[in-house]
Amino acid sequence: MKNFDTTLYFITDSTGFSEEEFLCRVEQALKGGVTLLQLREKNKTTREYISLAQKVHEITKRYNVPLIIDDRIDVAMAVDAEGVHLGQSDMPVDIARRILGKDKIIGATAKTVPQALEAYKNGADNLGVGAIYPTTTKVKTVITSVDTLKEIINAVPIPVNAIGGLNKDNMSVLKDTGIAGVCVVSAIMKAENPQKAAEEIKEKFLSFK
Ligand code: TZP
Ligand code: MG
Repeated sequence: MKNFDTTLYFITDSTGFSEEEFLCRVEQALKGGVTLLQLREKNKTTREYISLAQKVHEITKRYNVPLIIDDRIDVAMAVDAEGVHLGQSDMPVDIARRILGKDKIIGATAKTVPQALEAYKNGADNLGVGAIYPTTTKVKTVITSVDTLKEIINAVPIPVNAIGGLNKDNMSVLKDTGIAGVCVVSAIMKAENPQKAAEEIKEKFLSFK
């Protein structure tokens, strides 16, 4: 049964952390109320990605939070993750849906209304839209305006999440957009206290959602 809540969608980045420190931060974030967790690794071998995903999945299961794997259907299948997130250069959503079946969560990146409609029609369950603000997290991205974000939200019936440079102090730009949730990497990953950061971001988001 597909059951997920994108309110506080935490995307990880293990860069610069020991595995122990990384897993500790992941757990702290979950304690702070993360509702969906995406493991996002760009520089690991397949074997390393699977190994880390297995460890992260052990933790997310204890908190009843679905684990989403960035980019890689094979890694998601290898660890029986709850879903995948696919960018515009990754496997097309309809093919991923055919491979993964109807019960897995498939998210897609969309920066325009046509991309959003295509992903929805091909079976995406949720969309990530951004970058709303410039980001220092390693990513090839361009800014998506809040107007485009609103157009996308109005164009599709699935949950849309905003991403890119968001933190508790600049999120109110999402007010009155109809956004389902907020995606953050560094605001939690690099926080002095990831649990507190997650709690504060969630509280702020829910205060205006
Ligand atoms: N896609 C668009 S912006 C981004 C991704 C993966 C990174 C967001 O990271 P941060 O640290 O929350 O700005
Ligand atoms: Mg990707």
